[in-house]
Amino acid sequence: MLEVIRLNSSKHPKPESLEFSYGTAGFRMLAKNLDSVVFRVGLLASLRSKALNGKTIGIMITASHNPPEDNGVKLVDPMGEMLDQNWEVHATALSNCNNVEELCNCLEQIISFFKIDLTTCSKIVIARDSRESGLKLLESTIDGLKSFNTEYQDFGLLTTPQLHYIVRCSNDISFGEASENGYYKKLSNSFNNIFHYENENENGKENSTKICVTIDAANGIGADKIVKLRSYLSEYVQLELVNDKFMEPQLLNVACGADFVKTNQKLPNGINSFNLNTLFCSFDGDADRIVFYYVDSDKVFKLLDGDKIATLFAFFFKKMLAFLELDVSIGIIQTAYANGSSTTYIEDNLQIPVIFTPTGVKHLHHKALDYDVGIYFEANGHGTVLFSQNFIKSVTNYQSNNIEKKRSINILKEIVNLINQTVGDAISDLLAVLVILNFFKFKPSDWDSNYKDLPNKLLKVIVKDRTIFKTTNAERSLVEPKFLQSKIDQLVKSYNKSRSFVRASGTENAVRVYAEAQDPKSCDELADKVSALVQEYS
Ligand code: 16G
Ligand code: ZN
Repeated sequence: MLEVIRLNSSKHPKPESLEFSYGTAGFRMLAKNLDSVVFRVGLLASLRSKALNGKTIGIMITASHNPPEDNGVKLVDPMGEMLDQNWEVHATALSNCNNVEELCNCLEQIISFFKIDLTTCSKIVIARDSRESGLKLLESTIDGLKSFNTEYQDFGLLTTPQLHYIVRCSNDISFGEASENGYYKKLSNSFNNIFHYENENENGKENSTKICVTIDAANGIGADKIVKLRSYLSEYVQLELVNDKFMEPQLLNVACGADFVKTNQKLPNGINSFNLNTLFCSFDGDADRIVFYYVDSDKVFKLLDGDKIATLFAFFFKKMLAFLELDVSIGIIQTAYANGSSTTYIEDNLQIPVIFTPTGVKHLHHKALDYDVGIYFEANGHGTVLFSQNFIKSVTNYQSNNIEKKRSINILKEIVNLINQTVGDAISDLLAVLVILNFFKFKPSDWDSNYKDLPNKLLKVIVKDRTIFKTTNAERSLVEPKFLQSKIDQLVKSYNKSRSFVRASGTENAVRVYAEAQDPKSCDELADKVSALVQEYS
C-alpha cells in the first residue's frame, strides 16, 4: 500500500516554502497552493474512516466567504460534526511533510498511534462549493482516497451543511435519506407541516398569509440549492433570489454575501433599498452562514445578525416551553463578538443563561450539547439549535387535550427536523426564522425591537507574528503580549458601556480588534486607540 502512496504522492509535491495548518475551519488559502494538502487530506480521511471501523467520513472543499481565488478543505466526522480536535494535529503534521519519506513516516506513526487496521474498509462522501479550482482539487483528493482503496461517493456541488447532513445520514439512517433530495424532503416536510399548523384556524381552514423573502446567495452554490428547494415548499412562501450566478465563480462573495453585509453594515450589490420593512437575507459562499436585514421606514439599513437570530430563537423556545410547562433546560452560547446588548437582553429579559466560548463553530457546538435546547450563534450568522434526547422524549410523550397546546407541541416536534442539528445551515436557519416570524406574525421591525445594538467596530491589524497574541477567558482577555491587556482595560474604562478585545485571526494572517461603546464616536475612538496599541507589534 505504501508503494502506491509513494507513487501517487510524487504527483502532488508540497510547495517548498509554505507551512500549513488545520485551522478553525480546516485548511484555507490560495487555491493554487492546496494541491498537496487535499491529496493528504484524502489519505487522512481514509485513515479516520478505518480508525472508526469504516464509518463514513465527509470531505468538503470550500473556502466559505473568502475571495474567489482561495479554496480550502475540511473533514466531517460521522455524526455530521467537525473533525475530532485530536486529529487536527495529525492533519497539520501530514500537510507539512516535505517529501515522500517524511509523509510515509508520518502515516505510519498515525497508523500505529491509533492502532488502525488497514484492512478495514474506508468510506468517504465528498462535495465542493462552486469555486473554479474545486474540480482540480477534487481530483487530487480522490488520488489520496484511491491510495488507500477507499470507497467514495462524489456529490458534486453542495452547500457545506448539505454535506454534513449526508455524512450523518450515511451513518445514521434514522436521520434521513443520504442524498441531496433527501435533504430537501426532510426540510420541506417539516416546513410545510409547521406552516399548516400555524395557519390553520379554528374551523380547520388555512389563512393564506404569504411570507416573502429576498435571498442574496453571494453568487455561490446556495443559489442553485434554493432553486431546487423551492419546488418542495408550500405556496405560502416566496423565495426571491439575487446574486445567484454560481456558474460565474469569479463573482463569488464579491460585494455581496453574509460577510460583506455584516462587515460593511450595508446592502449588497443587487438589492435596492426601495422596499421598506421587507425581509432580505444573505448567505455566504458555502451557505453555512446567514444574516438578515431590512430597510426601516426612515430608509435606514438595519441588520439582523447572528445575535438577533439567536435571540429570536430563544424568545420562541422560551415562550413555547413556558406555555407547555415543559421542564427542560435552555442555554445560549455566544462568542466575544456578540453585541453586549444581546447578552444583556438574553440574561435580563429572557432570563436564559449565556455561555461564552472561543470563536469557531466547533467550540460553540460542543457547549450547546450541555442543554436540552442549546442555541448557539456567532454574530456573523453561523449557528443552529441542538436538542437533547431528553427534550425529544418530553415532546414526544406530551399529552394534552388543549387545542393550542397540541398545536404548539406539533410545531416543536417538526422544528427538531427543520433545524439542521449537525452544523449551522443558512437554508435551514432561513426556514426556521420564517416559521417563527409567521408564528408571531412579526414584521422585520417587530423582530428588531427586542434590543438595540450597541455601536460596534471590527478592525484588522497586520502584525509581524500573530501567534504572540495569546488569549484567555473565551478570547476576551490577552495574557500575552504582557501588559497589553491592562492598557486596553485602561482605555475601556474611559468610555461608557464599552468593551474591547484583541485576538489573532484563525483564518487570516492578522489580528482582529473589536470595540463597542454607548455611542458611535466613542466606539470609533476606542477601536482606533486599541488598534494603535496593537500596531506597535507590526
Ligand atoms: C471560520 C469559522 C467561523 C469563525 C471564523 C472566524 C467554522 C465553520 N467557521 O470561518 O465560525 O467565525 O472562522 O475567523 O468554524 P477569524 O478567526 O479569522 O476571525
Ligand atoms: Zn461558510
